[in-house]
Amino acid sequence: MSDSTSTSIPQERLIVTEIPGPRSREIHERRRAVVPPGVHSVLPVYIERAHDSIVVDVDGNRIIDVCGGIGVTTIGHTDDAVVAAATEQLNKVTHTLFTMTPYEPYVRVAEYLAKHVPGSTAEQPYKTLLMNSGAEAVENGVKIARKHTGRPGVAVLEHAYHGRTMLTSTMNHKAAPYALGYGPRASDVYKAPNSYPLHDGLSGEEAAKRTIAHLEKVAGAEDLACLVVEPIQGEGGFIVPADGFLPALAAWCRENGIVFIADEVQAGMARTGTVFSIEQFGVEPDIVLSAKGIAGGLPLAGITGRAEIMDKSQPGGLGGTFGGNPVSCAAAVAVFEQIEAQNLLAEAKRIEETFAAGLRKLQAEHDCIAEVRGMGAMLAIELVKPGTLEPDADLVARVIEFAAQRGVLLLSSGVHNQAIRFLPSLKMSDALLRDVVAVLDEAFAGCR
Ligand code: PLZ
Repeated sequence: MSDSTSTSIPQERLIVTEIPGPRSREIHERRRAVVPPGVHSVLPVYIERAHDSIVVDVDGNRIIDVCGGIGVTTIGHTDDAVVAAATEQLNKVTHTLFTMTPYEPYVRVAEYLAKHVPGSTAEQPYKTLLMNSGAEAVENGVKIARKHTGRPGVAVLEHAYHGRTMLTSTMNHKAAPYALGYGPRASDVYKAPNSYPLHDGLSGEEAAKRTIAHLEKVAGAEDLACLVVEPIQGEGGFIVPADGFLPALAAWCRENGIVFIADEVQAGMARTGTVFSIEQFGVEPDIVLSAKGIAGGLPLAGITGRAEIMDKSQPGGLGGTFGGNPVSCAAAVAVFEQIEAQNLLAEAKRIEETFAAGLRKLQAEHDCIAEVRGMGAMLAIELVKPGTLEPDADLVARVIEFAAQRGVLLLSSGVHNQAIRFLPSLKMSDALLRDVVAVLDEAFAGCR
């Protein structure tokens, strides 16, 4: 490999200018003239290339990426096998439109997803529709559930995030910035309390009882087409529900003919140590939604559901010009193969062991860290005013800024921006993970 390929990027941080550097600032000025401010960038450092866990900006700074484009480059940036598969497909055919003249990679993606959904058996097969983005996956999951049930209602949980389309922006917990001013909002969306063990202190059973009672009161079970839940809430702050919460909701859905939809857009695709995170909660969902990490950085989303539900839609009722693009599908097949070849489920567990241990050590030393939570390579810390459970969004922002200046890319989360979330690639080495913990340690010492 020549030094100009992304694979030659050393897996170490290196800061050679201030952040953002002069070249990034120059591009940013040009961008401000032609891109509206509604499209915001958390860190306006312009990236030129990337490999595994390092992104390199236009000023030559090497930054440890603990965000992965919000959980997309789960397999690492420019994974060799993914790049090779996508390049090969690019040279064969880039588009026909699956609903005009189909191609095999789409079918291979559907076969893989069907095989890995918990609950899928020969007697109960699952089928898949492919789209482009997480929000489209959610939209289509709701569409399919409505068609199946003949009911209008969509139930979601507080602290949820499902996208930025008209329907999904209504489904999100936060009006600002997602729905504010873009109304009228979608009808028949009902929000119910989630399980947030740090704050509600409820067992899974108690929290589920509260959620169900709320939905029965405000929506009525017989009017609900589906309940859409993130098994671990992503934008909401990596909230892991109390044991038993999700199984109780799934059982209630089954009893009432409500389609249980697991939005695995952020938590899925090997990130938590299983292909789908819902597996770890012992729930067999009716529909699973995937996107983000599924194609190693190329746009692709899957709606995988029980055949009897998926088969209700009439021919032509589902699809879209780019849904299941052949290059994205070829990349996804390579991701699936690499999950096995590189033992990435075990790597997720390794990351949890190394990184969570480091974060817990920080928690013991810094009383502003109320909790370390998450699973696999989906971990977060919640920051509070010491001695209280009051969110400290200012501290979150200061720590993230401090880390960025030292070459560590972090991201906040939570409806009060109370948490810092970590979405490392499954290939991030223990050495890099320890380096991130060391920078955080410095940040907490320096930001108080
Ligand atoms: N469902 C659970 O996490 C996307 C949003 C990034 P799209 N989350 C990251 C941003 O600022 O837009 C997400 C998610 C869950 C759905 C979505 C939506 O996925 O691919 O962004 O449409």
